[in-house]
Amino acid sequence: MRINPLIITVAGMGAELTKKDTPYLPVTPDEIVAEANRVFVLGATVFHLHVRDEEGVPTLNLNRIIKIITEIKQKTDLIIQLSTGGAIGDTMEGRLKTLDADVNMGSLTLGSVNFGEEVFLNPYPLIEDLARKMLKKNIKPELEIFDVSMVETAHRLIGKGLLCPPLHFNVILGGPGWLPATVENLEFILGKLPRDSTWSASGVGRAQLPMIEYAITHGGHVRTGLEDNIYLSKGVLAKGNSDLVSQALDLAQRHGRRIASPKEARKILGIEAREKR
Ligand code: KMH
Ligand code: ZN
Repeated sequence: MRINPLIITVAGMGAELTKKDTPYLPVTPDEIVAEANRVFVLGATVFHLHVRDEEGVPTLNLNRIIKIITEIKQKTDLIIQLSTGGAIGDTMEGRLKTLDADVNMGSLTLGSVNFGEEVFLNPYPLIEDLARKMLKKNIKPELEIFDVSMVETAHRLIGKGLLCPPLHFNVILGGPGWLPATVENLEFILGKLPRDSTWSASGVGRAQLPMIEYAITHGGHVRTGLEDNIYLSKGVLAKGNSDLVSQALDLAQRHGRRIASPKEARKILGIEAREKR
């Protein structure tokens, strides 16, 4: 059996963390672009992007988004996956507007979920609006699954013609108030995905490593990065996203999984085909 090459997605900064959580978090536009370049050189092929201003504050300002995307594209061949989740409290209109930027991929969370003390709000009408805009603009959605019920929303969107298979999912488990990051839960979700889907797994905090190891050994792809986990090992902060990417690379090598080139990653995700349409 030919084993498919591994796509490494880096969620490098998120919108909720600050330098107080870890001094190694890239927060300014220059830091984010430099970090994108570092992980690209190591072998990451997808960059899950949240944009921040010069002070490191998350922003949905379209000009800032376009500027940072342009700079990352100039330096790397990364597939830029723009977050449509934004930060807790961002407006629905603002999140929808981010898709006016020129990107090939965007995250699309398929339901609301408790997020520690907060709620990450994704009402169904917003999900439809985001899916419709992605379809119209030929932006490949990464379908974010925090809980099993979110897969049912994917089936509902397929039924309405708002998602075009083959789909790509990221199952992220283990956050506060989410489905716990167990193999049993991950396999239960994977069993419900449409048959020809591609998927990656990710876990929050100490769940990151076991979730990505499962994906590496079961034909999935991985999402790693400081957005989900700031530690390299117990009590040891990762000194940047490169440490976490290197950890994923080590695991891949140990399990005999080759890393996808940017061209292969585009092919696996169907992004080349979309560009040509
Ligand atoms: N910042 C979280 C509330 C995404 O990027 O698509 C949402 C989030 C998900 O990070
Ligand atoms: Zn995110």
